[in-house]
Amino acid sequence: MTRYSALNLLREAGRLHSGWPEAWSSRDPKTSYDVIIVGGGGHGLATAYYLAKVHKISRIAVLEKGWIGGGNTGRNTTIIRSNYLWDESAHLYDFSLRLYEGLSKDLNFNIMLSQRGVINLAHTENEMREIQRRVNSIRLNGIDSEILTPEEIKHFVPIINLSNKCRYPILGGSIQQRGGVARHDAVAWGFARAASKLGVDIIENCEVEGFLISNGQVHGVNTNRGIIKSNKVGLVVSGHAGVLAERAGFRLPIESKPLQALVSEPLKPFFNVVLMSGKVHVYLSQSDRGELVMGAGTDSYNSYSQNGSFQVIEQMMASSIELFPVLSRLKVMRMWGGIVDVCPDASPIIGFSPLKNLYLNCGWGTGGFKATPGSGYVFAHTIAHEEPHDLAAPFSLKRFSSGALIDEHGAAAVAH
Ligand code: FAD
Ligand code: PYC
Repeated sequence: MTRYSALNLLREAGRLHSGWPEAWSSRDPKTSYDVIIVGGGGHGLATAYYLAKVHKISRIAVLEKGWIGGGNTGRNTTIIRSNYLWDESAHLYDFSLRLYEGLSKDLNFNIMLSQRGVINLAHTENEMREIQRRVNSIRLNGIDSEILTPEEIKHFVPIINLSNKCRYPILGGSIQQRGGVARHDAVAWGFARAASKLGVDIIENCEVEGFLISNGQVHGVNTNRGIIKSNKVGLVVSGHAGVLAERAGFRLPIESKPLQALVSEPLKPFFNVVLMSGKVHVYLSQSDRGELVMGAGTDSYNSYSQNGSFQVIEQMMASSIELFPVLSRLKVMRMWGGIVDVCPDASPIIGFSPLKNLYLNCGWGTGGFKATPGSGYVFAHTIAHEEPHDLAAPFSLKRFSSGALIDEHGAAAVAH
């Protein structure tokens, strides 16, 4: 330790964790703004940041009913990747991954990006063929993706069970080396701090209860802290998109379901990739603290509960032991759930709503963390120019009447 850092440490210890400067300033709402973003998750904060940074809009508020990042942003399993099947999604998610690659520098905040690789396992001939098809399609879009043999998988994950005597032997898989994880809270905090520095008002404990609407146009929102006017309102509320749409008088093709995850007790580092198995039905990674982070599918019913059901946990533990028999005595430390907003084609909605001045960013379902910077960037463009960004245009609400759906059900590798 240098003398300088030892002095710093002593000084910090001396002030007993008091006197920290605010990372973003908490404000009381003003009576009006140029743009209001409803929802202080990663996507809402990123939208506000790019509205201020790229489009130089100065009077912006983010209204969050709870605390910043307390929704799905702070509840996800932090996997980022861009190995999507269809061109539209591949372009959007890879744009986001490229923004992630420069995000710590851009925000001047360490988001702990770790591009350790994301592996998808195949356990049947059919799955192997599907993986080959996906790898070809992903590579045609200029995105990195490779086929792996079982032995190559073992190289990445030495304790994996390669026996052919188990229920679903491993026949091979794929890897996206640029995929990995990033610290989810840091993404929210980094965007909040950077947006706040650019003058964005971040207003926590401010719930939007309704909309000011006349002649098919939105002019502001009704909140638990009073009326706030604006001629541009972006809805970025994830699992509550259907609730807010109902308050605005229309319906969305979205179902809200619980998705849960858990962490184990900490272990010494033993595998340094993200591993996903659709067939055995679990995905795992190891956190910097040594915990195994695990998840599986959504609960099969609609709900606004942030818990989820016991049988999903039981199934994901059984699946993990099938892949890693040595984990059979591992203890679960905690579990949690989030409410995800799932569209019929498992792709998001970004763009105009049926009401003028009200813009939608929702339907990211189980896979929106990886899209956070890209989503914010293209949504900010859409709001600022009143015209969809090229990457966002295919994801309009209109696709549910035109039929131009973007079916990405297979992209998550676990049944979502
Ligand atoms: P949120 O972070 O949920 O933000 C929406 C905010 O809106 C919330 O903070 C909420 O409080 C606020 N809000 C709601 N109603 C109101 C209102 N009336 N007024 C004001 N504010 C309101 N994605 C991945 O890419 N990789 C993963 O590994 C991954 N794992 C996941 C694991 C789990 C268990 C869960 C639940 C999700 C996972 N996801 C993953 C999905 C990802 O977390 C979400 O798609 C993404 O975080 C959505 O971000 P957001 O900013 O849109 O939503
Ligand atoms: O989109 O990669 C993903 C994901 C993993 C777990 C939940 N979503």
